[in-house]
Amino acid sequence: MNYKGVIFDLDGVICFTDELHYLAWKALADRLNIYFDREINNRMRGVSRMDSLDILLERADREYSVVEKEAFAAEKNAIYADSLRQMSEKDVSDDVRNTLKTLKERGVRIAVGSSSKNAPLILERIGLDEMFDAVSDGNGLEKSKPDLEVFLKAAERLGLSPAECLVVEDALSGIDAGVAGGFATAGIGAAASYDKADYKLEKLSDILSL
Ligand code: B16
Ligand code: MG
Repeated sequence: MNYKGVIFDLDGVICFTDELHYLAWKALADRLNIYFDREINNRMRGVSRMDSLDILLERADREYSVVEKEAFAAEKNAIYADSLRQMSEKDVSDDVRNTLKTLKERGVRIAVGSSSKNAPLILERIGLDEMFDAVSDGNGLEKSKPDLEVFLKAAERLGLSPAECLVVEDALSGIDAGVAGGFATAGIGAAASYDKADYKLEKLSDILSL
């Protein structure tokens, strides 16, 4: 590992809450009678809650006020947060667990860089709340991915410069954020074929040889 630190995205990299996001947005879209599918949901990867709602409302046949939109976002989050209660340590794969453990043994500092305001709850549910040296999440962020803020804060909290860190992401917006911040980037899942990523991963443990 040629990097002193690794910053991991949460949803889609460490665990797979993306299906739960999909189901919660789908429930809201159905109630509002707006067409929604997994392809549209894919565009919401790494994107903040309110920006995700704007993507969902692109297909609405009327405009909604800020107050209405805030109520919709709260409605979706209530469904999503409720579904997070079914998550447990079993939702972390052996590959993810072994990768984090190996990095720690090698003295590499590790952080979470997530757009999600639910990140602390998710980390607690999956039993990784004590694992990371730093967490930078959607709480208190001014700008969401593809802005570099979330990863800059993570690097700062690790006490490292962007050039010393690798960002691992499943979202195109997350790779863009990493590139904008001057980080090396590795794409996995939906971002594995993204040409802006420096490395393409089949599985998380592939980073151990970078
Ligand atoms: P919340 P990540 C992101 O997490 C999700 O990929 C994205 O779908 C979601 O809209 C965003 O968090 C905000 O989540 O509503 O829980 O604050 O991939 O950056 O870990
Ligand atoms: Mg993600």
